[in-house]
Amino acid sequence: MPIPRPDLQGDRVIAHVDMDCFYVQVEQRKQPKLRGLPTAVVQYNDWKGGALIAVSYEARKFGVKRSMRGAEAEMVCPNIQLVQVPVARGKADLNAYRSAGSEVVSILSTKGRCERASIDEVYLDLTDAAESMLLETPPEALEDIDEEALKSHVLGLSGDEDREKNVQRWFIRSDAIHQDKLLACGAIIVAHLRGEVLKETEFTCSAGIAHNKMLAKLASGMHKPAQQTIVPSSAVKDLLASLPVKKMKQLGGKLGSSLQNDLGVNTVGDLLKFSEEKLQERYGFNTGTWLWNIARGISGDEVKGRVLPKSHGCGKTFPGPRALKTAAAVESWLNQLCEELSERIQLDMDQNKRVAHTLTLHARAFKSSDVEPHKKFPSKSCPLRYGINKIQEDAKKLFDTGLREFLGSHSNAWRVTSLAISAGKILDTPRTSSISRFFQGKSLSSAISDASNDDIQDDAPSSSIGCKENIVPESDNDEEVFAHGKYVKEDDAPSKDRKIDVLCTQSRKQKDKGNGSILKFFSGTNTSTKHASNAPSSWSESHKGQDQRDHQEECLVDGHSRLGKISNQQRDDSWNFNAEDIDPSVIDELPQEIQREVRGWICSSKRAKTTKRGSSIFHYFSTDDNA
Ligand code: TTP
Repeated sequence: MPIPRPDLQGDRVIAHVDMDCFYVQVEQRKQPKLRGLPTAVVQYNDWKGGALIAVSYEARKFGVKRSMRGAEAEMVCPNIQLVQVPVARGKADLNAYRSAGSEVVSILSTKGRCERASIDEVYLDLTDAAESMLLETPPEALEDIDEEALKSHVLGLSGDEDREKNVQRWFIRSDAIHQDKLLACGAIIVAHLRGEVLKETEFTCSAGIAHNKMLAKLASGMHKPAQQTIVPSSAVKDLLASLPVKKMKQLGGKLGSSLQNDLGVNTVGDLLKFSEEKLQERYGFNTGTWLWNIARGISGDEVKGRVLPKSHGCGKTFPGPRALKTAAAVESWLNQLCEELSERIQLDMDQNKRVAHTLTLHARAFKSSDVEPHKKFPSKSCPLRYGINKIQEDAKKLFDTGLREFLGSHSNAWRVTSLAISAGKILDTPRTSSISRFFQGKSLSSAISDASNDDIQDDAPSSSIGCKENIVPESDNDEEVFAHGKYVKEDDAPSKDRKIDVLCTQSRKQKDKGNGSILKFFSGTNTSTKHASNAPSSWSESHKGQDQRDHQEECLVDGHSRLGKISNQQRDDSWNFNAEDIDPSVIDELPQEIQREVRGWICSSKRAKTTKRGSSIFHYFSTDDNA
């Protein structure tokens, strides 16, 4: 359910940048002879020429649509150039599109906080850049306004004739309200960034510039390709008055249908007729307030400042006669998906120092008899172990568990029509120092646990599987039909998993507060080390997974309880060291936030001439019992 976030920062400048027919552009860059020709990218598939997933603007003029198959497209546009998505392991390989998206992000992220929302979409918070520009070089003082900026569409600006002149006047009005002046600066910055993207990558993109994400997103698609649209506050009412509810993010599904059918609300503006209380009464407190806000163009969602995907996923659909019927067929496909997933999380770890913690399997299946026809294949999760074989093994267990539950007491024949596997709960690892890396390494290898049945958890409902809107929402996902990677989302109500995450993070955040924060720090990244040194067998095959889950549960039950335990351990093990033994460069290797504290300890220790049994940080944290 949506969460209302009133916009407390009214003067923000937010841009939503969306690449134009992205996969087509990537293919055209590879084969420049395709430029300017009606072109479409088709999903690997030999049935009726495959499914179109991206269509160039030249082809759209002939009526070619994404919903068509290659053969249909050829009927309406005989000259269409159909390019196959690259294939690896029998399925679409989206790596070329992912890295093309990253090229764009690296350019766009130079002017402000940047949130990668999907494989080809980015939000930018340009407030600071726009404010600086307004102070230093306000548009009214500019001799020339960027030509691309002058081509902007300013909503609410009347008259098609002399549009550019009107736009120019709008840009340089000295009597404009502050908010509009900021938007004008934002639009000049975005026009410049789009120019840079074109120069550096050869890709065109379109953008919306507004005071919040919701309006910027609505605007970016209004004039495509290679154009930008500005939404001044004065234009919001008219924009929403005619906007069909279903066009609004989060209103495409049941909520939108209920608004239409139950309240007769067809456009977002129609919502203005209802009081906040009435909407709350009908849809609950949060959703009611959220609806009331969006009717007025209010949304306080922040640009998250994240350019990396929140999860990685890959999947494959098996429609009609291709449905998988045997465990061996499922295993073979799962193995291929897991291979790809393993490569991607490994690359993420190598490049970005991030570790994925949860493996989730989603599937869509049906039974040959129509007993419980609506029963869905349950999604299942377990702690993620790095390594292809381990991921394959765990994915298989997740599938078997899901299948048992799906079949229940009926031992029907079954068919699987889609499989997807994802790696989630991706957390940064401290990258400041080799000591951190050392402990992180320990943590990683220790964290490898078996997905015993105890570890397998139900995941979010699997209804999204194969659904174009959100197969494993907001992640870097790759699926046979909907291969559209979504990168970030925190707008939805927190999931059970996210709660664990949040609390763990909170407890880690407290590492720099109070006594013993170094212990907390290492316990945050290296809980297992403690387990290992206290009870070397505790990570044995049968209990590894349980151990990790316990760790999570501690976090979940009480964000402080784990810290409490550590304090006890601290009392037991007391950190004894000989200050003279400690090489000062070792301290430099510690994360910044604990360096000062450790230095403080060392100084006070020297002052007290403490020479206790034990040795250095290394020895204390060593997993070796004899150290
Ligand atoms: P979109 O941004 O939805 O569309 P687009 O970039 O092709 O075209 P537009 O100019 O209208 O924005 O999707 C980005 C890419 O994601 C698209 O080029 C191909 C891929 N994609 C799929 O693979 N399957 C899908 O169902 C959709 C919607 C997109």
